[in-house]
Amino acid sequence: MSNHDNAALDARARDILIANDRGGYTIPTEGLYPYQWNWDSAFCGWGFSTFDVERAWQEFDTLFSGQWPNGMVPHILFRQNDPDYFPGPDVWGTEGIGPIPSGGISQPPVAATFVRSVWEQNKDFGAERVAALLPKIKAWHAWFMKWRTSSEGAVFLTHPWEAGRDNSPDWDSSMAMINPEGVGEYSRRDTSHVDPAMRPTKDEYDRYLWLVYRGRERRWNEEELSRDRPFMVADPTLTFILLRANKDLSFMMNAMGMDTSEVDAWSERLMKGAQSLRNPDTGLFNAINLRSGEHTGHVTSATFLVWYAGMEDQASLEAIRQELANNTYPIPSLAKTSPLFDGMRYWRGPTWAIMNALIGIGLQDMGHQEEAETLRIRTRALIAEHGFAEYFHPETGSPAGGGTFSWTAAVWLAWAS
Ligand code: 9WN
Repeated sequence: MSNHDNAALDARARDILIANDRGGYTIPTEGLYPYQWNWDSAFCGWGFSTFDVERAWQEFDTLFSGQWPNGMVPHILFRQNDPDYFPGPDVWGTEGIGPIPSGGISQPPVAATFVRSVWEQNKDFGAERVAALLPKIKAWHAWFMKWRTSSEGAVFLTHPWEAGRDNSPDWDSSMAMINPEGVGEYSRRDTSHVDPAMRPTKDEYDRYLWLVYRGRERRWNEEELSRDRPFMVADPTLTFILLRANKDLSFMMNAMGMDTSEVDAWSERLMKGAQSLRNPDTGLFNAINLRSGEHTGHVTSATFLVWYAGMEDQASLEAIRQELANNTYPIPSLAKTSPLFDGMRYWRGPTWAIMNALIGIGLQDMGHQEEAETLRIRTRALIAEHGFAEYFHPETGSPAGGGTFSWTAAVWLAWAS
């Protein structure tokens, strides 16, 4: 048992969500991320549901109010222009395409799963809200199926920001294939908010921007962009998360008496796609550089989302037990045994509460109580001792990145505490 003052931490977590509320939508953290981000927002809805269900539904509604006519729900909604963040709406150049200026790419579709969880807390109260959201969620999943699935059925990203794991080593070989010529001068804002040693490098930012400029030139038209994609990586984050979300969508549609055959066929296809991510050398799930066909071979926190997708896997179970034995803190974003491990640099080592929550939910659902509970208790201790940071050093627990972070507060309220 821990001696943390749970009531005080609960209150602190609620205060963070309330302080980051900008009127119906929540920003991840003041300064560093001043807009509504896609998967952050879905986590916030889940967090709000622990003390204000109406506000939770509002969060989902505002997220989907940015949906594009082609079904895509953007990774950022720019409801105003804020000089604190780069690249802002003028750089993305999406004006007039969707209802709100936004990014031109998406993010991991966790929303359906959290919508289901909030709806299940009070089905009467949520019935109408869910009924209005289901067609929008379905259109978004359809967009992923149409524009982001490999021939084998795995979900791929077209920009490192699309998987929400910006500088993961999973993208290194694909990033190296890009020559960011002509990207010119620009001023980053992230490194004025946090220590540059915690952030992606300039080489990576050059490529992030080069990909954005390319999308903007093609007016973010998927048909045109799909003709020759310079960056295309099949990814366990997106594949496992969409598979889970799609099953949750089917569950809700079925409860509302809707026909689920199309959505169920997507799940079948995604299940096959997920299997294609298994690395024949390591036996574990990892990303594939679709331009070269190579498995990346990295063991990341996304590797362990397999149970979250409702899949059982013995090799992964042995590997996560090993990871738990190698660490005292929650699962790091890159295994410490990797030569590329960097405990402070964003998605190249630090541990993230959100990823551990998803892994823990999956383990729990698939009957691996002991591992699920270990992760929950470790995440809880980490936050209790080191605060509601964006992410943490996986060996020392030091808080890193932005402070008073919304999704860390949400994970505390809805899962860890
Ligand atoms: C780009 C907001 C987002 C998260 C991502 C995280 C980071 C943005 C950035 O912050 O990405 O989308 O500028 O670094 O990697 O997962 O949604 O918290």
